[in-house]
Amino acid sequence: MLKQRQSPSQALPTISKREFSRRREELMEQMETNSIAILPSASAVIRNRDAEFKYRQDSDFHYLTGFNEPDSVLVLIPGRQHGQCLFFCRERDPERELWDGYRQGPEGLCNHFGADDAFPISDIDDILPGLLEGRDRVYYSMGKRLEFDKRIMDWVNVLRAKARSGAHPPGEFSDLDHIVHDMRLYKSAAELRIMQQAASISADAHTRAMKFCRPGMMEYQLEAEYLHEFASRGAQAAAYNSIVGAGKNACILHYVENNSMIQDGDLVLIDAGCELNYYAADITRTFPANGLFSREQQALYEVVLASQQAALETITPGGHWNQSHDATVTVITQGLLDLGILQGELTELIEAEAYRPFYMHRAGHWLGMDVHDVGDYKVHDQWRVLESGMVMTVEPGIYIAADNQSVAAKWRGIGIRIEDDVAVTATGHQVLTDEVIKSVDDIHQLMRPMAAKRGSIDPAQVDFISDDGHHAVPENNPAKTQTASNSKPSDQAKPALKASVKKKSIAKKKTSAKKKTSAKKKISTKKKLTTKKKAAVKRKTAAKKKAVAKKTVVKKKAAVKKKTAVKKKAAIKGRSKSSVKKRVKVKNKR
Ligand SMILES: [Mn+2]
Repeated sequence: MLKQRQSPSQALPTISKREFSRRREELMEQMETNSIAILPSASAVIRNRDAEFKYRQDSDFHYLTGFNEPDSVLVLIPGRQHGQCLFFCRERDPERELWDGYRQGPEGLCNHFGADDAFPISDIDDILPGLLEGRDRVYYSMGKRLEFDKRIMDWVNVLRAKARSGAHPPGEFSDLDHIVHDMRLYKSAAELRIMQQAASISADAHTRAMKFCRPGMMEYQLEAEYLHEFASRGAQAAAYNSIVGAGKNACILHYVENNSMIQDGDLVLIDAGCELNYYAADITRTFPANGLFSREQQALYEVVLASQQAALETITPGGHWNQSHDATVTVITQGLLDLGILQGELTELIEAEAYRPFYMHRAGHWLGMDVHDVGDYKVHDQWRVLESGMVMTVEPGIYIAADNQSVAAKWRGIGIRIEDDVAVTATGHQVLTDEVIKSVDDIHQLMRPMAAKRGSIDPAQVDFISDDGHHAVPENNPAKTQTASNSKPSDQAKPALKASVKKKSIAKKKTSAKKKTSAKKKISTKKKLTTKKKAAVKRKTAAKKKAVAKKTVVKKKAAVKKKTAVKKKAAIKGRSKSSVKKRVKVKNKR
């Protein structure tokens, strides 16, 4: 249901007018009697001098209205006879609209956005105190917009000043965020359709980057490939500043300068996702600039990938928020132990958080209209129990700082993160971003044809890296074969192999030349491999890998399970959506 790919010519999924109105009704149902909710829009923000940042509506405001103009205020008064849903907005103004674009005006809000009544924003000081008058409670999120906070207090003070003449100022304030953010945590079918589409566009952008990447490029040039894919597919923006970090830049978690040259032998870490109709995708992939992982890069990559797989397996309704993080910690710590980067005993290392110099962030976050989406991670000091409709990222990583003297030099400066977006379903989970590859084999397969065509890979290095013979011989690209066997230096940067690799490769080159002539003959027969056979081979290797991953995971899981079982029991007991809501109410009552 979630997985419908759409061509750009088809309409992109949206939220219906009815769903926006349903959200307002749901919010009003949760408000106390005789109360009022006030929610201002985002303000336009100056970038420099006369130029503004591209306007982006506040997520809560958009969630409840679908209305994306600045200088607007939503007012909800449940049970009010003369209309419950009121708006303040900019008036129509032909001259201003000539400069700044179309405005809906109060009439447009009544006609198209479900307003019971709407007023010019310039009249708000005259009208709002009257709407506050006689209400017991105001739902408003204090502390986010200081200027608007002050106006709220001014309006309340107008009433307080008139108290002697019988005015009834509201006596209580409640946090509006608390209700709205809990609603936003549970995604509707329509929201999931948009998120799937945002995920698909972002996945394709990552595939595009892998195809375009080559040593010698600038990081921002690779970023441009993402922005191209986002914009040309109808996404309005990148959901956050794209991180394109080559080599040791990958170890800077929020690296957004993206202005270094991508070197041969670098891994490139890219954390990028689009925003489509106010919903974010958030994907990270890490791949070798030249299309081939080095031994060390691959070894660390496989650990991160296995930890992500272990985390994904924990995501199911009834499980709790922190299980996926615990799973990544266990697999990563074990992996660092296996590689000799950590020494000691697994449980002790986990207890001491020995992994933290290499894995210093959480395994994920809620995802939705905001990339780090709203919603509590704990309820009453217990990790949140997962329920259908929640969407989260799973993004373990290993980062070995270039100046970390405590590990062998060969590991330093390698940064890896793998991130996917996952929706909790009624029976388990669905990975929204599985259209972009992440296994080492798949990355080699996708990138090698391009890399070989560009001549940026030394054929001897190919032999050096692959030990299963699978990648030693190009299978399905005659152009690639030619480049490889001719060893023709192209005008693209030919890699300067490191001395140690060079020595090995000279010896190997001789034997590999022989191999290649026989391999060439084999190609014609190999080519005839039916797609069926190829698929079978792929399945086999995938199954093999899974089994290996599972084996290690199972061991580790047992330990984690023990620890979490007690916590889980407590958490599962009576933590449904409705009980959360009740708690919200209880909290608000205080
Ligand atoms: Mn993320």
